[in-house]
Amino acid sequence: MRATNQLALDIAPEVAEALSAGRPVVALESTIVTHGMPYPQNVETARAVEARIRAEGAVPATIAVLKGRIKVGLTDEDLEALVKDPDCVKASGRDLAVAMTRLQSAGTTVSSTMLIAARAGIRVFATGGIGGVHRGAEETFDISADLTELGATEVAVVCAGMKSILDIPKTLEYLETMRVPVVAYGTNAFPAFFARESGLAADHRLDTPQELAAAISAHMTLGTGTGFLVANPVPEGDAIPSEEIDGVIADAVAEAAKKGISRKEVTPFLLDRINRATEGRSLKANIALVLNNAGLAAQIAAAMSKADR
Ligand code: PSU
Repeated sequence: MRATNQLALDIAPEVAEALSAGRPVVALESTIVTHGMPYPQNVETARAVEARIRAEGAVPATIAVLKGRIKVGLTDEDLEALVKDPDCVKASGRDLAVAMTRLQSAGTTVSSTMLIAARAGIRVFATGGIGGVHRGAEETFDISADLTELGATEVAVVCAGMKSILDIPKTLEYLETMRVPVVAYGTNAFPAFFARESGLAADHRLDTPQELAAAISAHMTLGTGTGFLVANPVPEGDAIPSEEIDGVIADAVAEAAKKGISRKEVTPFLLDRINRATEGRSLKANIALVLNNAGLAAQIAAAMSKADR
């Protein structure tokens, strides 16, 4: 009988082999696929992101829950089954146990993906944007579990900052409180997802994947137990300036409040409204920045595995 304290992960053979040989592996989340982008761009992006990671010499490990089983590395059939499951839920770390018990399928958020990546021994994870402190959190207390996970789990997360659907200054304050290093790549500015700048500075700047890899390794050696956030600005040609996108975001936030959308429904609702209002331009930027983050994450993972040898 399996010991009750052992977590059963279905680790794809390619991922398991790479991990045991010390080759670079990059974890990927799946909420972006199940709740963050429309079909078929979600599936196309998931495949393109995996291809980008392979092109950089690393192995992609997309994480999701399929009929109650935690998967680390998805086959093409797994990916199709995930997006076609009408009962697929969005699972942050705290939702995993119930999804496993009820044999549900779930897209994993940054929080649950970090948790599972850490259990699988994966140190680097690429996503689009992280969740954060929502606007009006002083009333609603809506703070993404992504932030508490970053304060509790030793995985480096490469993102393009966060959307201004969130309160970015409060999110950065929260990350400071949670002892999470926030490092911008090649810039002093903390990026705001669609826009390359949020008007706020990141705490630190590093300019090469090798430096990022060294800093992440050093952070893990310190044993703080916390994550490490790499903020990689959207590529210049795909950025949407704040002046253009902020009005759209403000309208979406107002509509969510009017409709009484709350809790875990807020982020998917806002993403959908913004995609529609910009007629696909925001989606194009979203895809570009995820690919860009995947490439950087793979370079970091490769540098970390080289340094381990
Ligand atoms: N931000 C985006 N796109 C996304 C998400 C956030 O721009 O797809 C997803 C991520 O999976 C993130 C989750 O972890 O939403 C955060 O949800 P919440 O705010 O409910 O914690």
